[in-house]
Amino acid sequence: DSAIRPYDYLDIDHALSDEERAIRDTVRAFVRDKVLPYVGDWFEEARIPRELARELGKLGVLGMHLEGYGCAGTSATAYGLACLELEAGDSGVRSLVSVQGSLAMYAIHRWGSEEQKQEWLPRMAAGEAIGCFGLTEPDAGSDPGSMRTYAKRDGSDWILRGAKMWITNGSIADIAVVWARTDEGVRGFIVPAGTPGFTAPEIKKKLSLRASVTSELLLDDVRLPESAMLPGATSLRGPLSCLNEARYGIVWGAIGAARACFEAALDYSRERVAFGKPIAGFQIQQQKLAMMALEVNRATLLALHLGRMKDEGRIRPEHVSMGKLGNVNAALEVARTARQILGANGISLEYPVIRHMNNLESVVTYEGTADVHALVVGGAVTGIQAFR
Ligand code: TGC
Ligand code: FAD
Repeated sequence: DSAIRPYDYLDIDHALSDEERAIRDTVRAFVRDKVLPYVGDWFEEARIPRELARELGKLGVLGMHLEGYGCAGTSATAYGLACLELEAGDSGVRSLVSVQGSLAMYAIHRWGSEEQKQEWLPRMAAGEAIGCFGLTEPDAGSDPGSMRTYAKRDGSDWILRGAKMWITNGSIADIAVVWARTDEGVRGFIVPAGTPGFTAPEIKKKLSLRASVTSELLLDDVRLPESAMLPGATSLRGPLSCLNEARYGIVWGAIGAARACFEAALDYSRERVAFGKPIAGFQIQQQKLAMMALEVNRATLLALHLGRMKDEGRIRPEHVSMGKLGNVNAALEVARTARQILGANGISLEYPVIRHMNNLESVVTYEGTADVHALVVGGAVTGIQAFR
C-alpha cells in the first residue's frame, strides 16, 4: 500500500532495523500504559512518582546505551528512539532518564574508578538508586567555567563548599554528581544523599517541566573521602563530555513532544467543526498542519542521521549542537501552532499540547540554551569563537 500515512509521512520506519523498531515499540507501549493516563495529573500536582524510576529500570532504558554494569549496551540510535517515545509522554520523564543515564551514570562510567562503577551503575541501571548532576549554579549557567563551588583537600579527604541550582532529580536522588573547582582543575564528586552538610531543597513555582523534580544542591563544608572523587576528570571537559550525551538524547526527545502535539492537532482538526465543516478543511489550518508534518519529519531525519553518525563514531559536539538547536526550536514552533489549532481546549491539561509547549520552554533552555548552541554552530562554520 503506497498511501501516505500522516503519522509517518516519509515512511522513516523503513530506515530502522527490526531491533530498533522493537525497542521503539516497547517504549511506546510503556508510555501508553504507564505515563499517558497519569501524566496530566503529575504535571498539575507538580510531582513524578519515585516508583517510575524502578519501572524505567525494568524497561531497561536507564543507561541503556552504556556497556556493562547491568546496562543494555544498545546503539545510540536505539537510545534516541527511546528518548523520542519517552518525551512523547512528557519531557519530565525523558529528563529523568537523561539525567540518570546520560549525565549521572555516564559521568561515573566515563570518569569513575572501577569501584565507583561497580558500586553505583548496576543499582542505577535498575532504578534502585537515582542520580542527579550538579553543574549549573545560581550565578553560572551558560558559563560553567565561572562556577564558584570549591573542593579543597584536607588530608586524604575533600571538603566541598558551594551551591548548585536547577538540578533535575536533586531532592529524590540517592547520589549527586557534583562538579567543583579544585587546585587541580574542575573535578567531579559523588555525594551520597544524607552526607552531613549536604541538602537538596526542591524548587517550587515552576510552570514548565512540572512532572519533574528540580532542586538546589547546598554544600556546606561537606566532607568526602578520596574515593568519592571521579579520578578521570580534571577539567571542564569532564562535565561537558556528559552534556554531549544528554544533548544527543534531547535531539531525539524533542521530536516526541512535537509529534504528540502534531497528532493531537491533526486529530482535533478533523473532528472540530466550525462554519459547517471540519477546521482541517480550511486552507489556513492545512498550511499549519503541513508545516507541522514537515518539521516533525525533518527533525526525525536529522536525528536519525546524527544517530547513525554517533554509532559510526563520527559525531562531533558541534553536530550535536546543530541537532539540539534545530530540533528543539522546531518542536517549540510545532507545539505553539498546535496549541492554537485546539482553540480554548489548547490551554487545558485535558489535552497534552500546552503541557508539552510549556515543557519545551525548559528544554530550549537546559543543556545549553538555543543561543549557546547557535554560537557553537556559528563558531564551527566561521572559525571564530563568539562566546567571549
Ligand atoms: P572551552 O574553553 O571551549 O572548553 C573547556 C574544556 O572543555 C572541552 N570541551 C568539551 N569537551 C567535550 N564536549 C564538549 N561539548 C566540549 N566543549 C568544550 C574543551 O576541549 C576544553 O577541554 P580541556 O581539556 O582543554 O580543558 O569552554 P568554555 O568555558 O568556553 O565553554 C564552552 C561552552 C559555552 C560551549 C560550554 O560552557 C557550554 O556548553 N555551556 C552550556 C552549559 C550547559 O549546557 N549546561 C547544562 C547543564 S546540565 C543540564 O542542563 C541538565 S538538564 C537535563 C534534563 O533534565 O534533561
Ligand atoms: P544564563 O546563562 O544566565 O543565560 C541567560 C540568557 O543569556 C540566555 O538567554 C542565554 O542564552 C543568554 N546568554 C548567555 N551567554 C550568552 C552569550 N555568550 N551570548 C549570547 N547570549 C548569551 N543544570 C544542571 O547542571 N543540572 C541539571 O540537572 C539541570 N536541570 C535543569 C532543569 C530545568 C527544568 C531547568 C530550567 C534548568 C536545568 N539546569 C540544570 C540548568 C540549565 O542547564 C541552565 O538553566 C542553562 O544552562 C542556562 O543557564 P542560566 O539559566 O543560568 O542562564
